[in-house]
Amino acid sequence: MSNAGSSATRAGTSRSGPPETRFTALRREITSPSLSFLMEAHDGLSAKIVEEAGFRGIWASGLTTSAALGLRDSNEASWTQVLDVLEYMADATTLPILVDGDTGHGNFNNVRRFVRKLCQRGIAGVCIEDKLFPKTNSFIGDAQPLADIDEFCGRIKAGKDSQTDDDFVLVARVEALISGRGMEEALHRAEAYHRAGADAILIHSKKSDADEIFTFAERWGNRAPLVIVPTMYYATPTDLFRQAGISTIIWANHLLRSSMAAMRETAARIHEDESLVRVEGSVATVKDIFRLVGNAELEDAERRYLPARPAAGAVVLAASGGELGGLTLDQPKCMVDIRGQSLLQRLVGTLRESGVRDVTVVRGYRKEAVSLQGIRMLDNDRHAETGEAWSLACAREVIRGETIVAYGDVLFRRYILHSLLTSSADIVVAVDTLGVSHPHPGKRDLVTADHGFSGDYLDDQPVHLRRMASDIAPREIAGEWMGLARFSARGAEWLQEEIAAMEAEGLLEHGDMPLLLTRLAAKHPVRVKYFTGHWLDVDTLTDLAEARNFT
Ligand code: SPV
Ligand code: MG
Repeated sequence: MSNAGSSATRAGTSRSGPPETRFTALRREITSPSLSFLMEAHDGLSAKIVEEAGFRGIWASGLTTSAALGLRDSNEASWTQVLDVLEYMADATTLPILVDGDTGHGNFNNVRRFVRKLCQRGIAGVCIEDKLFPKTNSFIGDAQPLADIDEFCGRIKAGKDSQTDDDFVLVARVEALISGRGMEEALHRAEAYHRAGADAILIHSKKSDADEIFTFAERWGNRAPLVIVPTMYYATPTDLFRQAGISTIIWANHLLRSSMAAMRETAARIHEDESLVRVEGSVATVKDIFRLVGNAELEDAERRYLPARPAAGAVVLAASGGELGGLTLDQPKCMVDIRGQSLLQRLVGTLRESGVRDVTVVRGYRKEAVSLQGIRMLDNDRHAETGEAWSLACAREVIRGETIVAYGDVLFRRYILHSLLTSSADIVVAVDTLGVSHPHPGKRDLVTADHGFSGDYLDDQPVHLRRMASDIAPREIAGEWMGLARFSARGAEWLQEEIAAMEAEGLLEHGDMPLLLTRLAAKHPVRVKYFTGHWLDVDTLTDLAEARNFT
């Protein structure tokens, strides 16, 4: 992974002075007189959770790393596969990691290579146990064979001679108590390993009480730091270990075990219910995943490194009066209130939420009543005798670059706009296919296209506008234009050209948007995007009532 090298030397826990490396941080934890704790992790995500909980070091357990890969704790994962997992863990956190190196993956020579690779990847320490390759988990069976003491000391020396950072920690794990060889053998081995250069001794026990650990600690007398794994004697109060002078406690497998319990329960519920309803409240949110893996940092980086895409602008056509009785006596339709916000305010809100900030409104009827902060206003003072094409032409100066054109009396869900904004077409119009079979008699923005809406999820062939008008034959109607179109920078140039052409032909004054779009479709591809509802326009009082329910 790209940043593994730098993570080797990046600060772990920073006190005052120069930043501390992870190697130094682990050495400090292991050698400090106070009791330290290492928490198990088995992948990048669990490593992050350990760090988030406040631990100062990670135990990369052999048992749980294997199990998370679906393997047994019997060296079934190769040492390079273990190294790959460690790299994800190191990249995911700043904490020092003590890796369970099992028996060292072979003889002294394998230990040498393993330790060199660990140092390269910023893994702060390794624990090797005095058993034979391939290893067996300590809690399986009795009287597992132990390594020859001198041979194991050779593995320790080889490891220490191969470390490339002075603070790399090698912990020698004594399995004599686990194998039933007794206290004297355990002490004898610990002494030999200490002399061979081990930085700490892990004394392991599988008894349900900690008596043999306390006896060992007393007789050991702090010759080197002692590390313990109280998986089986979990009920012993931690303070007793503190009093016994233990250096470090490893909580060896509890994140994997807790996640197994949670995953089982969730899987069983979903299987039984064929629904997510009962589990939704008890599982981590998707947002939490984004947070934990650092999506916010990626967004920052995108701002720093990606070329900024010029933001789209919008022209909102809001010059006409509307026929909403008393509601449109003193104000145009776009200013009618929909639950505390004007139609225009809602429309502009949707545009802004989608990153379209440069909004121009072409007003006309009762223009003094049209106001909205941060919006450019242009006027069509001939609104009473002109059509939409003329209103749009009033905004010619702002039609450059990517441009949205919208009627001022429409509301639509944000995904519809998003879909137009992400289209690769130069001109794309949003068309509603609902109500196609019985079009409203007053509708004028009816669409005929080269393909109707198939309703097939997998049908993604592009559809193109043929004509937009009020007089489309019923069987030809593919849908109704929602009053929302997007033009790419090139599409905006074509739009300017078409406005100029209509002007030259004397059609601009009375032309409407359907005519303009139909003319464009005759010269350029005008893409149709089908939707099924999720929008409305406000032509009548009934529409208005619906709009008030829409938000
Ligand atoms: C591990 O976590 O893989 C260990 C500790 O080696 S134990 O399972 O207790 O042996
Ligand atoms: Mg292990």
